[in-house]
Amino acid sequence: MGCDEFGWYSEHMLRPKVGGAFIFVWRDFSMREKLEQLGKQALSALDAASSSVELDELKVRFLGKKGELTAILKQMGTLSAEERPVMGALANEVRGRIEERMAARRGEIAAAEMEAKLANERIDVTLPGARRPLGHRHPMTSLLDEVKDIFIGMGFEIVDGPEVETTFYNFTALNTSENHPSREPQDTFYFSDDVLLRTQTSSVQARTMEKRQPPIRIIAPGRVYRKDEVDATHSPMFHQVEGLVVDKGIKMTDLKGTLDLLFKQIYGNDTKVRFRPHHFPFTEPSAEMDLQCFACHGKGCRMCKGEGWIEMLGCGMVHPNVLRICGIDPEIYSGFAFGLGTDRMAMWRYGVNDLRLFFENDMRFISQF
Ligand code: 2NM
Repeated sequence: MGCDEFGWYSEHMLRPKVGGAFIFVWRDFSMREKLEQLGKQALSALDAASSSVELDELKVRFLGKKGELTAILKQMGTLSAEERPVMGALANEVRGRIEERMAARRGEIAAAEMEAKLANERIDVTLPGARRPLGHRHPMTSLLDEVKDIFIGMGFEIVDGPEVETTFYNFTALNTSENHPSREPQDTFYFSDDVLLRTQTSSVQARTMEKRQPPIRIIAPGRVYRKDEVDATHSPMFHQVEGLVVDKGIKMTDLKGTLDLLFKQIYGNDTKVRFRPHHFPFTEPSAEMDLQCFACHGKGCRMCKGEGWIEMLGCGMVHPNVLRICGIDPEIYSGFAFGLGTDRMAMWRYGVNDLRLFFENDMRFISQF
């Protein structure tokens, strides 16, 4: 216990000087004095308190069960019968004064503490905010989204399928003979004799035709895999959007109109396309579609290697064998299909001359789009 707390005792000490030495003599205080001193001491301690924690401590110290007031009251037994009610009343009065001051201080201190807390937590709304870097779509995804939107606008559905495929959906269902060179392990990633990484998303279309009857109007965008050496224009993984329409009376002109509209929407209304005869096992007749060079408008430049045209995609009327294998009657229905590589499209669209940049995910590159 610090001497502060008992400082008041010194006032009541008698210090007769006897033979050069101080003799301390304790006066036997009356209970009245003790109560009044306790009251004074408590009030000044309350006035000095500066936190609500301190107030709690003072409450325990003065008014608690083992507190100083209780300690004084324990001596009631030594009082006379006349003194007892008088001292009881005084004790209650002292307690009342302490409690009253404590409540007042509690209010003041709580207000001060709240004020300090508010000052401490004040936010300067004029400070510049912490900028959070916002991500954005990969350029490949942006282009795919654009293509998807156009097809959705033409009433197509977007379908998805497995990248790990069986030879049946990847080749057989697409009228690709057992000895066709595209089946060669040299070109295709095989897991086993009949499980592989799909080489085209046509497998998704075969799966769709097998599941439902026409009318079918779908595109299947996604990753495809071929054993190609990596260079500026080749990657063993690339992206395709394949389209398929099957219904009664679907003709080559429907194919041409659909693709013409697609490229007009992507490259502008003055875009021209042309179709050249080609061969695919899954379509008959088959064609390749070229886009008039958007850099030179057909005159011939570096972009189109002097051709004036850029090879865009393969397409054709779905082979009757494909329809038959997938459970659609070619006597009733006909359809067209096309396969479009979107990596090259993205390269042109964003003026990127090296395909590898799309897949390396170097943020210095990606964040430019
Ligand atoms: C191409 C070229 C031509 C094609 C065919 C089919 C299906 F499933 F209907 F038979 N889907 N995609 C197709 C036709 C793909 O890619 C260059």
